[in-house]
Amino acid sequence: MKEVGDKFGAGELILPFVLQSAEVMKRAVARLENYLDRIDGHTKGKVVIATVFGDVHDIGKSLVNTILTNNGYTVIDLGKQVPVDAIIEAAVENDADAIGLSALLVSTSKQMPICIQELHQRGHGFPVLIGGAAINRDFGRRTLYPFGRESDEVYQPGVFYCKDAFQGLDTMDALVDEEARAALVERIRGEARDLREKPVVVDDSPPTSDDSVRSAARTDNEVPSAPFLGVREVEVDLDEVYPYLDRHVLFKLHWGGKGVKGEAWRELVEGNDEDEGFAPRLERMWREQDYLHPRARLGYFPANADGNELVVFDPEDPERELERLVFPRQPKHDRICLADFFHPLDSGKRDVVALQGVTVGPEVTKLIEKLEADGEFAEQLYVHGLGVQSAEGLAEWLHSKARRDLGIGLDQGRRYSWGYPACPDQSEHEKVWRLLGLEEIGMTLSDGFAVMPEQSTVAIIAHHPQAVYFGMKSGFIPEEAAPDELIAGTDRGGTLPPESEVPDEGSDEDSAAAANAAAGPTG
Ligand code: B12
Repeated sequence: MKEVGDKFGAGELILPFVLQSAEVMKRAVARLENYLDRIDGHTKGKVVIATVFGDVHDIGKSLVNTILTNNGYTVIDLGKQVPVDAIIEAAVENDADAIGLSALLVSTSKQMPICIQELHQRGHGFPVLIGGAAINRDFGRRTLYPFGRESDEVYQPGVFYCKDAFQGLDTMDALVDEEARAALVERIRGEARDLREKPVVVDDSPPTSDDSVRSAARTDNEVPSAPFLGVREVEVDLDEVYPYLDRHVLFKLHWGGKGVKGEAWRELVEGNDEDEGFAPRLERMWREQDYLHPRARLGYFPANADGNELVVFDPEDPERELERLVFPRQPKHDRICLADFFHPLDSGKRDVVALQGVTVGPEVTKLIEKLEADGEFAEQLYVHGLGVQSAEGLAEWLHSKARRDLGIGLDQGRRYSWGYPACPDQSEHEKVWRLLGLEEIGMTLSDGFAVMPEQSTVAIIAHHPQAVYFGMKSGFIPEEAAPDELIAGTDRGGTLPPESEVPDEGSDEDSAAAANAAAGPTG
């Protein structure tokens, strides 16, 4: 496994093959154990790992479990959405050598410093490994100080940021070796000190709640007419979703093909006599699967911007406010706020907002957990990838339907999900639930505002031609329309069925779809 890890690190081996090695390792060990005397309690070290409270992005932590377990560590995996107290209790109970925390959202990453502060105050000695997409090395270095800038106290056992599972393994290998551990802790402290000593740039920007200035997003754009006002469940034909699966992200990020180039990439995608390629694998899995149960709800509401808020009105009584969705505004830059992509309240012109919620159901998550428990790690990775891309693809498919419904270009406007920089506050999900009634399709919210079932997404659609993705420190209002990147009908996705297969005139929704499809992407 060490050689496998080194080859992965050097980019010579891709993740599914690493996981296949882990499968072989697990089975070989199970077989050998029949013939060897078991020395109870022998392990390289014990690690308690968890995905933090409020977060359901779990595959990263599961990979860490697989890699550590197959390299001789005992891993106590507490699962996802785990509160700090439960993590600390498990570490004490199991006399752990370290704790591993995973978080993929900016909001849930805040659980990490909370955990460190708690461990520090209770005087525990567990080193803590942290990882996930929303954090980086500097986050780890800052987290070493449990009281932030208020005190120079450091968390003595150390906080170690790991960019991937193999860095987690290297860190654990160092932590269980006295000498290597001392050197590692020393190095981390030095790096944290250096970062702390860097001059602090005083930020005199207004808070993101400041709405004294509006961006220059146009207000003379046309308001499209929605095919209906209110909320409906949308029937999903999975085959229609297929072209909306983003193969680029699936093959590179989820199935681990990132970094593979040229002929090797072609072979990985198309396959050869021995190995099934990613493309035929996807087709086969799609054909054979019975665990994706898609459901979707789509709502159109009259709406207007009021400063940093989007006022959503009652479709039955357009003077009655139902909810106010609150968004942050860029402190500098173009001062963009998502609300700016809707006509202002005082314009006297009612705009329309589309909201959507989609899920592929809970069964795929259960299957992923079962595959992990059975040691089918590579298949677990493939099913997870297909599950998440189906959820994303379903959201993209529904967005495309909304664009057709509204009669706008297929690349006009943007879809934003809560948790992303333009709408970071996931507690706003509660308002969306009240508006869309997502319980009707089995979608609920956890205490930490995470969406259940896990393979689900929720979004707000702004049809404005200048709508773009932006962060609080990045992104500008384009002068002209900003076409969105499309998946279906491009190399990333699949071929759309010919236009003749678009439903003929029937319901209001269908006729809008047909008319808009005929108008083409820029229609
Ligand atoms: C797949 C995915 C989904 C899927 C699946 C979610 C799931 N249940 O797993 C779907 C499509 C359903 C989804 C939904 C959502 N998602 Co999402 N999702 C992702 C995506 C694209 C990839 C995550 C992933 O699987 N990565 C692959 C794994 C293997 O990598 P990893 O987790 O990072 O783990 C590796 C390392 O980080 C490290 N590591 C991680 N943890 C640890 C711990 C230790 C101890 C160690 C040593 C190492 C380590 O090692 C791992 C393996 O090498 C990310 C973007 C990204 N690039 O990460 C967004 C992302 C995490 N999602 C995001 C959001 C906002 C959401 C939603 C909340 C949006 C919404 N409101 O609908 C939803 C809701 C989810 C829910 N149910 O509540 C945002 C978070 C934004 C932020 N910064 O706060 C991201 C970053 C997308 C973005 N560009 O903004 N999502």
